[in-house]
Amino acid sequence: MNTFNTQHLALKTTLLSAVLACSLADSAWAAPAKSWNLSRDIMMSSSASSFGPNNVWTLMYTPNGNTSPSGYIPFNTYTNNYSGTTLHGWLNGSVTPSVFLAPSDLPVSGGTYFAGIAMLHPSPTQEAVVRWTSPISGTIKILVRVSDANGFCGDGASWQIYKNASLKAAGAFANSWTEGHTQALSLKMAVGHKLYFKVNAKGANHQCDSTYMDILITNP
Ligand SMILES: [Ca+2]
Repeated sequence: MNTFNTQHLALKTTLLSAVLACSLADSAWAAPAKSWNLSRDIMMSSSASSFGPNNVWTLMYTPNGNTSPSGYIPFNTYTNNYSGTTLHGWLNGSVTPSVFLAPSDLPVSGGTYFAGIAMLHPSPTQEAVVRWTSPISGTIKILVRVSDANGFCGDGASWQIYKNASLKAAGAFANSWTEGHTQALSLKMAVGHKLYFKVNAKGANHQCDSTYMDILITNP
């Protein structure tokens, strides 16, 4: 190889190294924020009760009288004909407790189940639960809109948000088509830490307790 070609090759190698180093630095610098969105992930999921990237989301319920998260049970049944409609439902043999989803707007008595937002429905004695298992270590920000999805009947519902066994936020609403609450939280998590978003019948009347739980979690 003559001197010119040797120098040319050396220059190309140097330039290629510089470009690679630069692009690696750029990609690290421009790493996208991590975010998890229950509505997006449940619309993209199939029939499993655990879904989303790293299966971060699990749809569950509390056994009778069991308030310990270690005793919560993932739903084992899926139907795309929940309650004889176009709703997709996750349940455990009974109609409630359940988590369900309208893939498209569905008229119901007195109103509409709006498409794309997970709804939680307790039984009189069992809560519906959405669990998020942290795949990361660090501080997360949580924004949750919890609201009554069915104002046709009943006495409203109550809700709670736990980090592991620790209560972080709670509230309740009367029966309504418009009652709701937006909750923001900032929590430090380790890999494997869990969040629980729960809906309770409040007073054991679970009629029309369908409750939207619209959750966005981000890091940072
Ligand atoms: Ca109720």
